[in-house]
Amino acid sequence: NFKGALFDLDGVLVDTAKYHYLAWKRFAEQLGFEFTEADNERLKGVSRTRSLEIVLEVGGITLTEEEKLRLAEEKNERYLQYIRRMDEAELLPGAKEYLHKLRARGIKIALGSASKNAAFILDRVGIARLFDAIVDGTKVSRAKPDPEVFVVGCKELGLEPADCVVFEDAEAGVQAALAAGMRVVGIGRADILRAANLVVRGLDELVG
Ligand code: G16
Ligand code: MG
Repeated sequence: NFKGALFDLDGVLVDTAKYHYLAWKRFAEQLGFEFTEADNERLKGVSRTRSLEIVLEVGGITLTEEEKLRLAEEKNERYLQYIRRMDEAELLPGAKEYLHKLRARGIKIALGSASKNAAFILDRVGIARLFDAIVDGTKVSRAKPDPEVFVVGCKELGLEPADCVVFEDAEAGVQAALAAGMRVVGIGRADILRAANLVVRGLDELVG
């Protein structure tokens, strides 16, 4: 009983968190501190600029705005080296099948991601054409839990929030969806995504 589906990218359709992690880890090494996988959890769903601030906070490092801009650019270059090599095999289980299932039911599909590289990634993994709208970090500036990305996505689909369901792996994303007045399916752990209307381990649970 929904007309539109809005998908987060990292953690829902693909696992780009591992590449963000590798890039930030190298970045931290160059500045002389260690950045762990546990630290990386704090970066999920967070914008590039905010991620940089968190990483610098972990290392106890203060930089000028100019230095920050340069380093964020460097980190992105390293991240791009990983995502340029992505292909369809990197789609998470059930992702492509579930998108096809929704389309077959006439449901409109949008992306709601914080990433400025989202369109490129969708293209690399071969699912760009399955989306009716792509709302990403190049279009919106307010980060989740602000509802902006989903509100814009829903508008681009020509639908009302009450007719949309959001698929999210991050707590901030779940909060953003609820604040937008949408229902939300949490992807991941039920103990973390308690606020979601339903939680599944992955989209493969919804195919079939
Ligand atoms: C993703 C990741 C974040 C990343 C952000 C921005 O968000 O989860 O860790 O910092 O994109 O990425 P970029 O540096 O490519 O602009 P999402 O919203 O897709 O889960
Ligand atoms: Mg995510």
